[in-house]
Amino acid sequence: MLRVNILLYALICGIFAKMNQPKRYLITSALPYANGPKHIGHLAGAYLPADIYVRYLRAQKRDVVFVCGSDEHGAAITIQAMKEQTTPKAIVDKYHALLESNMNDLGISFDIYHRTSAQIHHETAQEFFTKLNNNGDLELQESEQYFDEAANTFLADRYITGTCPICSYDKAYGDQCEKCGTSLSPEQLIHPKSTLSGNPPAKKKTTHWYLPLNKHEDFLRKWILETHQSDWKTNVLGQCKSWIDAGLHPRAVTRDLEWGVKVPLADAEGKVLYVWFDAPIGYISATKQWAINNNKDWKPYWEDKETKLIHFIGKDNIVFHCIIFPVMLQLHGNILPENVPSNEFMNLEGDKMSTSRGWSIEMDEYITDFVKKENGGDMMVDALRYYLTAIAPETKDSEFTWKGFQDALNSELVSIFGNFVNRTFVLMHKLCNGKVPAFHNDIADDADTALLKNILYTKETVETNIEQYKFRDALFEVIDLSRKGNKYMQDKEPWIVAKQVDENGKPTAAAQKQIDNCLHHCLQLCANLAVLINPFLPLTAKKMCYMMKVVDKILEWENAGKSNLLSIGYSLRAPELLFRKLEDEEVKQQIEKLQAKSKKLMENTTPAAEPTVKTVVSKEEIQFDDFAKIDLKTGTIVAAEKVEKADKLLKLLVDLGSEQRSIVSGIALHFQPENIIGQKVVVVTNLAPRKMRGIESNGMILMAENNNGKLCFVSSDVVNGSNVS
Ligand code: B3M
Ligand code: ZN
Repeated sequence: MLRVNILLYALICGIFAKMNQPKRYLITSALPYANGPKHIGHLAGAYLPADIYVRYLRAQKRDVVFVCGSDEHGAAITIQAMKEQTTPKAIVDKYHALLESNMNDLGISFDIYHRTSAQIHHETAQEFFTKLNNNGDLELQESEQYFDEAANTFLADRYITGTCPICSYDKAYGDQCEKCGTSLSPEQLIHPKSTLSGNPPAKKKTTHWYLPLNKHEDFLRKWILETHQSDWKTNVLGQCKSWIDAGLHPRAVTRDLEWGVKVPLADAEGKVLYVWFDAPIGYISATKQWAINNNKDWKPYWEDKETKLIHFIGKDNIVFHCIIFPVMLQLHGNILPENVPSNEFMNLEGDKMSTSRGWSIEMDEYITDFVKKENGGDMMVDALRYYLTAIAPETKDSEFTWKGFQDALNSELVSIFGNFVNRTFVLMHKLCNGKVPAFHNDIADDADTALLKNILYTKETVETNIEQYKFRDALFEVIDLSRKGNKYMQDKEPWIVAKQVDENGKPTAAAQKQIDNCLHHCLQLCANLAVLINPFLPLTAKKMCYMMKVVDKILEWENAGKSNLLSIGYSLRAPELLFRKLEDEEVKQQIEKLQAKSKKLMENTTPAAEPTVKTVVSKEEIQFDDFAKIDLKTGTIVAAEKVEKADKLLKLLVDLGSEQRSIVSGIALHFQPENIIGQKVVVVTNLAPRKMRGIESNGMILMAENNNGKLCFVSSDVVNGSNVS
């Protein structure tokens, strides 16, 4: 009776769920720049979660297209070309191929991995621009930009270097100093020079097309902060809110560059679309190319309101996907994303992951070391997918450690999931002739009923979690179900029951019935586990199908929760190892390799193209005595004003209790001067005075940056002049 009720309940839920289902799904993952290899933090941020979601939808037989591709424009590409002394085209060809094959090797199942250098993309982006421009949705504005006269070209911020006004590092970039982490504008650099000619840049007037975001504030506020208040993640809503609250400004959507999508107008010689204008349109052109390849119509995916569009991204891309691109889509007449599940960052062994500093595990490296190296590399693909999902930075930054990976693999995948499946198969071969035993209803007990109930419960919680983008929780439920399987088997002890033998040494009929029931259920549970684990660990699910001698069709989601997936009497293969342990030696080797790689890179390189905020490791070690020389005190900001012609600098007057100090600080992009009066900060009080923009600065203020990039003040209950220790 209970069983009938459960099934009925599942059926009703299923009908309701279907009624609310969107007609089709378009799932996107952020287009990685084809300027170098990408690390496993990227994988965990935008690709793996999307892949899990898509595999789940496919298992539900829903209409879904999963698009991605290489982002092949922008300074990221041209700077890499300069570094490798080759052409942008050679760079994108090389890294596009690498990224495509890496993603494929790690089981990311895009329906298309496209590229923005493709002709169809250029045409699509140009058409998009033209439509907005013809509709009067763009504005022309003249401004002064840095120009290299010798090279006869305007300079992107990254192409200007100079001395950092904050830490005096002499190779700071026009947008950021990689030594002290301060974000800068080219105007702030002392002795700026062009990286192309080495000459100081001149200023030159130029005209660009702007997207007037300020005109769309009301739309964004309503759409994001009202409509999606309850279904978007808080980290995403938080960032959107602070952008909108700070006031939106027109944003240039063109650049004076050679490399990129040409502005499709007669009078726009030498101008291309800004990379962040063309890149998200890459999702559309990829869909078009997919439709051509598969003889389908792309339009409903971007124009029909019954399509659910979801962008999977990392947190550094939120503003582009939640503010700028939606405005573009709205103006162009496309559907808007239903959700933008963005992840925070994944750190590595106590530090920020960074390819340029060598503190990273590149996807390609992992593939070489674990996947392509040995027989059974498949299991290491799923092992990585497992750990990255288990520690996914869904709500806050998380951390990959090799020890953590080892623990997760050895004590969860191997000891719980793998162990359950293996024991079931071994015992079934030993005690049931390698065939699925019958289930004898007359001796069914509460433990049997509870197990079936747990399978159904797991199916539902996995569904709920996946649909809310909570992939870690969903995965834990599946592992927990295998844990329950182990417990069920442990309680039933079929190997002990088998000792009740008759005169021939065979288990008695009564004993055999008990053994049959236990292994029947354990096998049905294995089949269910294959269905449930499939979105997360597809290669494992496939291997389980092979062991059960069933076709992949069994992995369809509607099969989850069924207690008759394997037919009675059906003979199954011998068990195969699903996972292997990670040895201490491997952990040690990987940590040493990471340290060596990072050391080598930090020795040999000038700071590289990838911006990094965490710069501590790039400074030389100091002794305690050096540190003890620094006098740190707390103080209150009593006055603040902008410094003329320096976007990022504020002149502050700070009350230290015994005196008031004038300090110039690079925090103007973070705060309006009037909003920080009365706030407390930590001050380095014995730093030698120095001039910035002609103003003497008598000290330096220190602030911590939170996860959203916001700077934090000291708590207000600290008295001015307190020592900081
Ligand atoms: N290529 C930035 C990044 O890799 C950019 C994403 C584009 S998504 C349209 O973080
Ligand atoms: Zn600096």
